[in-house]
Amino acid sequence: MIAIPQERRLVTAVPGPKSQELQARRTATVAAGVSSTMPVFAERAGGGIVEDVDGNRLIDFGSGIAVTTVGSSAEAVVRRASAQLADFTHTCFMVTPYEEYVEVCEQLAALTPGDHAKKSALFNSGAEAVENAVKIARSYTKRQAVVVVDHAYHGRTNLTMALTAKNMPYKNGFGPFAPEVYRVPMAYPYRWPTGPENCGPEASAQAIEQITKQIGAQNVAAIIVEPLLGEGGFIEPAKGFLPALAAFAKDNGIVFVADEVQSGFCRTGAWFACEDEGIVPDLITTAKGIAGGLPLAAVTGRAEIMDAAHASGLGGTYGGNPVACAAALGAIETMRELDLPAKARRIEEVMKGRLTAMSEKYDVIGDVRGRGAMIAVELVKDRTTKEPAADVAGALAKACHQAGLVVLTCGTFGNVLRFLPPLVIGEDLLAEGLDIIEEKLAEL
Ligand code: PLZ
Repeated sequence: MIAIPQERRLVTAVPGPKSQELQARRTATVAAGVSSTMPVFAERAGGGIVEDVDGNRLIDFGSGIAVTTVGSSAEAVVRRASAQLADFTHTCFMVTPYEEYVEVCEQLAALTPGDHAKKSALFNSGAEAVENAVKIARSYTKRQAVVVVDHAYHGRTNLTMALTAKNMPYKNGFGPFAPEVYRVPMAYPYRWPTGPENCGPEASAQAIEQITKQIGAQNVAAIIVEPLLGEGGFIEPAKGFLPALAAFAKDNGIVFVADEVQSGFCRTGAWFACEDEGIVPDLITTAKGIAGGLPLAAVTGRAEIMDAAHASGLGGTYGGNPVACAAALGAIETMRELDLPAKARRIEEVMKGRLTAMSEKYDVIGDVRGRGAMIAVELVKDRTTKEPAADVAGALAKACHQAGLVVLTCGTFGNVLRFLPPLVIGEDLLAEGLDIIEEKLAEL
């Protein structure tokens, strides 16, 4: 049962007067470096709706950046987190542990790919999970180099800034960055010079050649890759790329890390995106969708690798907070009960059908791609040159916002409009959101 009526409703302009008032207070007191996609302040949210302080109900195609997969007020999340909140808020797992943390690790062992013995460690954010995956891989391999791909996003902390590809807005002026990070080509089918059909084999050959010739495989602790790239533009690596890198890692004693912070937990129509090509990563990083909106992240992987770090080598005051763990157990229960991987596949079918039809009418859509409820359109000025149309993406997003639809952009070139609805969104809202996109596309 979702408390908020599941319907779009506009009672003021967006943003309305109350949002504008809050925006003025915010500008006076919140650091300018922290920005928001829309200047609209939320009052409550649930299912596929975000209600703002002026009473407008917006259709949610963003899920708080792929977080509220089960909705922003899922019954099991609220119930379990509230009960835990009343029991105790914190003891610190490193001081006096509690069952919920262990139970989340048991769930992660059961749900992540592979039937080998697995262990997990819990943290607060995606970036923290990725940093810890690097620490663990370095401890295990006694090597230092870390390999990442073009267009990658792994976070905003110092080490993860180095792992992230894009300068603006993530890195500009924030260096120096952590050393021993190396970037190799990414199999980006839409922009591969010799065409998408050659992309997988050529990109993996180039990546492996660079690792071998420029770093030396024997120096590499980890290869980290998002099985479906998020911030970089919802890029699905061309088939064969991930299996080739995973096999190369295995042959050379390199820890293969799948960063599933954005793509994990049912988002792409499977529990984890790497299942698509049957990849079994050595380590997998998760966050976002894992806990229905509470801050929780994890590194999960082969027990012998996870156990490599010395006692007390991993941790943090809040990592695996009990309320966040209880929320995660509620989120996972909801994903199982509602079969959310199947819901994601249905969202893909509806979205791709509609967006493909739009791409036949509007040349500005150069590519429709993604899996499950992680779908995007890449906008271009010209289909032959593929010159990125970031201005159109920005204008389209803004027009959608004003019409009461939350959408986000992404991509190295800023020209990708991405759709990440909560998996519990109703089909009527899904269709209405797509109608708005089509209407605004026609107006532009
Ligand atoms: N790895 C694959 O997508 C977070 C970033 C939004 P944190 N992506 C959204 C922004 O502009 O800060 C992300 C991700 C992947 C790691 C992260 C980092 O996760 O929880 O934001 O630290």
